[in-house]
Amino acid sequence: MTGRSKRNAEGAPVGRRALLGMLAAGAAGLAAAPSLQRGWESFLGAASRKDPTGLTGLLPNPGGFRYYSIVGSVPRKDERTYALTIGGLVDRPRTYTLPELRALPQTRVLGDAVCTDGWRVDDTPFEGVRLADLLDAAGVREKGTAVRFTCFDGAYSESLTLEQARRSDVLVALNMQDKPISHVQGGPVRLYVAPMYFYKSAKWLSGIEVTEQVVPGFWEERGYPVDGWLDDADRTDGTA
Ligand SMILES: Nc1nc2c(c(=O)[nH]1)N[C@H]1C(S)=C(S)[C@@H](COP(=O)(O)O)O[C@H]1N2
Ligand SMILES: [Mo]
Repeated sequence: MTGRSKRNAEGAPVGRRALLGMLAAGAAGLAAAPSLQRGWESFLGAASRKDPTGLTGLLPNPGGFRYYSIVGSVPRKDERTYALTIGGLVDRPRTYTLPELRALPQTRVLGDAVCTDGWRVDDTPFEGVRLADLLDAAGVREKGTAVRFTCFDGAYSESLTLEQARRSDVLVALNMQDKPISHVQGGPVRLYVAPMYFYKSAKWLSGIEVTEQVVPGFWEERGYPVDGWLDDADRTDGTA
């Protein structure tokens, strides 16, 4: 544990047993967990249990993707009702509608969707607005060093450092596989963080907040790394 005290203070890595126990308890908060740093393989066996809604195996499995949601039902948002708010440590907080997001320059990123549960869908095209563009438009204040993402499912959250958030392969995605992102896949707008594990790609994105420090997201509070790099990606941080 030495050398990891900072991570442990913010979001202790949890052993598999503790993780499963937490999930069995219905995703209740985890007060004290054994701080064992383990490899990803410790999570692989949790595949069927990582979805407390139990819907993963029941829903259609579009093109190899599996459905994940930490809540049982998620409201639907469309052209009329969807809104994305950018705030926190910025000079120009604002809210974007879906047509407004569509009107901004769109970037296409071809990447892999890799879940820590052991499934992956390679070469998936995502399209949308670069997060960097939205951050630039908002004007990040000097004190801002990280970004927190919230979702209209009312429960999931994610985080990135500002440096990660500014990468050109990090999108506020509107399209996936050349179609508008479906509700099941986190539409109408989800985050896509190409160089990291798919848990970083928050579905049903509704809030982007620039913060003074990294605020660990839902899974990160339960032991997942904030830096969810896919293999090799960490060596290209900031350059892709
Ligand atoms: N809002 C929200 N976003 C989420 C999740 C979630 O449960 N809720 N699960 C994450 C995980 S662990 C994965 S693997 C992917 C799954 O995306 P999919 O349901 O489109 O396959 O979404 C990520 N984003
Ligand atoms: Mo995942």
